[in-house]
Amino acid sequence: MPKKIVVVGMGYVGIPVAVAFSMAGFNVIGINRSRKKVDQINKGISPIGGREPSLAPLLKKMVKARRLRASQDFKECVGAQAIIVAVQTPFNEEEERPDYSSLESAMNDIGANLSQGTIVVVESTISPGTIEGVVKPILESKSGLVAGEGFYLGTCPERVRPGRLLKNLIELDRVVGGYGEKSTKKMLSLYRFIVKGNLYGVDCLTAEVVKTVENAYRDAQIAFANEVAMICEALGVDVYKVRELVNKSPYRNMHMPGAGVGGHCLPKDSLLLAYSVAGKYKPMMLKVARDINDTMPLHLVNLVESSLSEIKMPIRGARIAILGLAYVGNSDDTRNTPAGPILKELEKMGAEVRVQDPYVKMFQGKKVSRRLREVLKGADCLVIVTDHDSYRKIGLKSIKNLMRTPIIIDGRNIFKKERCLREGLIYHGIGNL
Ligand code: SAJ
Repeated sequence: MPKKIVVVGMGYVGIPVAVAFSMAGFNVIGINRSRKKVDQINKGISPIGGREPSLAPLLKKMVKARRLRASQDFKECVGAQAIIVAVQTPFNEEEERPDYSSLESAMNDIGANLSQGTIVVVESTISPGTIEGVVKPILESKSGLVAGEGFYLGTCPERVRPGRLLKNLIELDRVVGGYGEKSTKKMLSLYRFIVKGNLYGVDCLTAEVVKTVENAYRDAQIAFANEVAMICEALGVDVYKVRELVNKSPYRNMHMPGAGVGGHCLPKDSLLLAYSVAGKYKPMMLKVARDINDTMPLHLVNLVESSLSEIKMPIRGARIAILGLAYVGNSDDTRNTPAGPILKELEKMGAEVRVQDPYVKMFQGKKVSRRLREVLKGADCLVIVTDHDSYRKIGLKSIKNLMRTPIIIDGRNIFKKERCLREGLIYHGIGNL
């Protein structure tokens, strides 16, 4: 009888994990609070949109083979070999602390159904010290078992990325942070079933720090690129040319400037890291990087406003076509997308905004058009917010013919400026005015 694994939280992390463990021969039950999502999965339908190679067909295959099913019932945790927790762990910026409501609720339900010898692994990104200070106490008090002895506990931070959810999970190296040696050993043997990359066994605090640091590091790298873009705008230099040549220098890896930093990782992980040392040390660079990245969406709006005023057109009543709502190219994920503040600001300024995205179906309660021509027709300004590959194929001539005023504001370096100017378009890109 294949051993049972329970995955709590069937989202961008939980679903690939559930598919991977069921493919490895385990009997997997995915627990989710949403009845709709449970029904979808049990019909063999993946709730994740965007381009996720092989995920949907594999989920369907595993459900059909009865190796994967979804449920709302935490009693499924009883007798599991392992319980993988992949619930959301957002950061409450107003209260300046993590919002662990989903994590705590899951731990209460798991604790009440925890069996002797089960391994509980948190894949969600958590502030360093959370396993010790939040997860362990709840599980121990609800189950009456002792962490590291009666049950095993740790964190194996996810390294998924929309567009490569299953690939990253299987191929990338992983840090496995156990609560005590026995937990680490148990987790290493568990993850060897699904991870082809290297596994690095450490204590859980180190694992929590590694995860938040790796994303804080990327956030700072992007902030550096955005700061250089602002300098290049002030100097009238093309930041992408600068970046290309800077990266010819050894050990340089300047990232891409852009319309902002979205997603469920980067915007919050440096805040989770800083939170872990509140009262002991006040990080400076993490905060500055966050502030720089958070100014980029509004900078894009400023470029829209200034490009319209160059042709004596007020932004009030101007028809703006926003291309891209997802936070990252070729995905339908809109969590913390820069498109949010951009839309809000443009509408506050009285612009008439229409949005298009090839993958996002609904956004802020509104249906999203897929039809590019419909959104571009009669527009005064086209704004690229997301680097979907499909945008690289748009014909410049058709843009010019469709739009009322041919202005392109490029937030993701999708178009070549020289080509746009040759076609008689007005072009301003972030870092490349
Ligand atoms: N972005 C830039 N410039 C860049 C890179 C990204 O502006 O040079 C923006 C993107 O447009 C997006 C945001 O930053 O709005 C985040 O992009 P991302 O490529 O970092 O995508 P994420 O957030 O899905 O990042 C995840 C992270 N993985 C995990 O947290 C498990 C990140 O650590 C990985 O480096 C990234 O995937 C990846 O490339 O795999």
